[in-house]
Amino acid sequence: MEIDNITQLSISVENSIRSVKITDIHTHLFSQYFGELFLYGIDELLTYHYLIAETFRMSDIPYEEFWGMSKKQQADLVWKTLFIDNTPISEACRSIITIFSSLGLDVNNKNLDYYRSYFESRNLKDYINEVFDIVGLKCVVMTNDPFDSNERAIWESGYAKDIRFKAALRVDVLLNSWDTACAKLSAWGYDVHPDLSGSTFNEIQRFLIHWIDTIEALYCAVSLPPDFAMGDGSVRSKIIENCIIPVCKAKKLPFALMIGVTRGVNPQLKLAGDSLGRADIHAIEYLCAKYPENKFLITMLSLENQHELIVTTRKFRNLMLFGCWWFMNNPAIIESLTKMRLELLGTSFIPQHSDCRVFEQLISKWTHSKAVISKVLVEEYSSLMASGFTLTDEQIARDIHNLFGGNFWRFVGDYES
Ligand code: FIX
Ligand code: ZN
Repeated sequence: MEIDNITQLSISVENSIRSVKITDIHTHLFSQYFGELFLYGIDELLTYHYLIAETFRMSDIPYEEFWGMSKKQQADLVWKTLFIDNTPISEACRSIITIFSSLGLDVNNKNLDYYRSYFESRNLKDYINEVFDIVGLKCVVMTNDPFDSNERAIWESGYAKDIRFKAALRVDVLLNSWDTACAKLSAWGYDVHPDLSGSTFNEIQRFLIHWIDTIEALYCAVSLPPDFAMGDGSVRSKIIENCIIPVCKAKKLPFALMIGVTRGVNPQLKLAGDSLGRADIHAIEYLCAKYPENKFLITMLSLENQHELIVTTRKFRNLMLFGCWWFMNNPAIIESLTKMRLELLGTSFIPQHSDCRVFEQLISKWTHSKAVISKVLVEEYSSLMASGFTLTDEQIARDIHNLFGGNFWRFVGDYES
């Protein structure tokens, strides 16, 4: 139906965003069949590393004392520090309130046990279905690391599949800690050598193919530091060019590059201690130009990289920009990035992924992102209408379908989804 005015436009965008089925292309979630790796409930939510970092800023507790506490005690401290003694105004804190509200809980109850008993009372299967419905999720992509012994054991001991949880092969250990990877590969029977000599590249390829097939990976992925470079003679760049690139090409899988993380800037914070830095975009140009038959998914962590990344994306059809990663995932930044991306790329990108670690974060991360993306779309469409262009509900639904999943499935080569 044709849209006549701004009110109709807002309603049309909101309706499409409410009904679209989302593919969440990067998360750290696991299905319930991964046992303890499936994280959910209030204590996991409150001990999310984003909230731990904020707690240490507002509490004087010594680091060692905090890490010596049980998860429940840590959650109690986070709750008291961020939600009782201070106002939960940060994005990570507000997310908890959004989750309570979406699940129909009283967001003003200060007693943590009230929330604990709610989560404990839920039947897991029904609960998972309900959260998928609230968010409008089609599926999520996990982060699957074959070097992680807990996860590896589950894949190897026969595993029940929930088709809503897709796999992605994460190769951080291989590319960022070659000494560790080499020792493990060797112990698993691969003929690899620390100096990359002999059959090392062939054996790494064999390892990659085995795991791509085992987990049915949709793509391979790595997170990289700000000084990531190609053609610099580093072990990492050699493994990328001699193993990852040929395997991804043969298996027709994208290689996802997540660039700009500096791990352990404050080791006392453990997982919460990672930070960021500006990276050099030339490594991406190098890969996309040299390997036009390979596909690359890309996201970057530093705000300073975002404009040049959009421009680089314009230049290469084998490059797909995705998400507002981690420190970019808050409303003010999502708004400006989405606007810039729409103006420079049209709808040919993937505006968001959730990066969830705890199941219910799907609710908050997507609720907040949908609201911002909806606002930006209305603004951009209304500029088009102001020039006399006629828009229809069908066009808007098509665009929103592409942004929230269609572009990803087309890029990975699955036209049916
Ligand atoms: O490397 C990654 O995939 C990052 O997203 C995570 O390691 C990070 O800890 C995170 O949870 C960000 O949201
Ligand atoms: Zn992540």
